[in-house]
Amino acid sequence: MHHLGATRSSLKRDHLLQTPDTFVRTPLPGASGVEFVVHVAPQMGAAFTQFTAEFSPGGVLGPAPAQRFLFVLQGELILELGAETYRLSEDGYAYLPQGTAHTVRAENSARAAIIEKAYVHAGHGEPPQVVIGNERDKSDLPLMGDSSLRVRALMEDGPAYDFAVNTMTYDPGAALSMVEIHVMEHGLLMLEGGGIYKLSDSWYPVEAGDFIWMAPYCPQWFGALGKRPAKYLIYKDWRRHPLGA
Ligand code: UGY
Ligand code: MN
Repeated sequence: MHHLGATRSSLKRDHLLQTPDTFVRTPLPGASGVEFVVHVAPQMGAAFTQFTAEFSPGGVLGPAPAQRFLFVLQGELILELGAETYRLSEDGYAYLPQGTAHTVRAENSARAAIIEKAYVHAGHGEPPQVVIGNERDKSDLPLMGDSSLRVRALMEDGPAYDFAVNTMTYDPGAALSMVEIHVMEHGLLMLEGGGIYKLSDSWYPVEAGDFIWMAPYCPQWFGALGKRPAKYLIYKDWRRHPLGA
């Protein structure tokens, strides 16, 4: 089925909507038994990369060239870190600071969202630490007091950390209370449900499985539609001076 070239995917100067019908798989160095959909990368003008890693049974990731955050979308991943072994089940996640020796493998089929970013130092503070958790164990923070729109922060928040990853869950009909325009960029993966995303001057219907990149200052707004909550995983650069200091 060729759909005569039609797709919801759209690339503009300050955003990308990438829907699963346009995903192209590639291998990456050092990995075996894993296919990657690279959603966004410096080639696009982003200061990070985000991909979906699709593991076959026995698949292994390669080393991380930068900080690495991984979030299990489906199945189970085994993270080996020094003498410790962690089994990350669905909604489990791990943050590995730059230079942390580790291996990630899957015994059975699994999928993960992976974000990598070169670390930006800030002054002489403490270095970032490994973070391991499960999204289901994190508490809900209503966004600006709106309990129909709940945020769960997955990363530690402190001067050592130069990015944040959150989930945001919108009850049906809930929406951002404002069009945001900010210096931070976003990588966003729709996890559940759907709605309308406004990006710059365009409005897009979006659903689970879609990826969105928002460049710095891309005007953005989302409203959830349908009978069940919409949920997304969202990355943003955080706590660093725009001049890189
Ligand atoms: O954290 C954020 O900037 C978030 N509220 N943005 C978004 O959902 N597009
Ligand atoms: Mn935002």
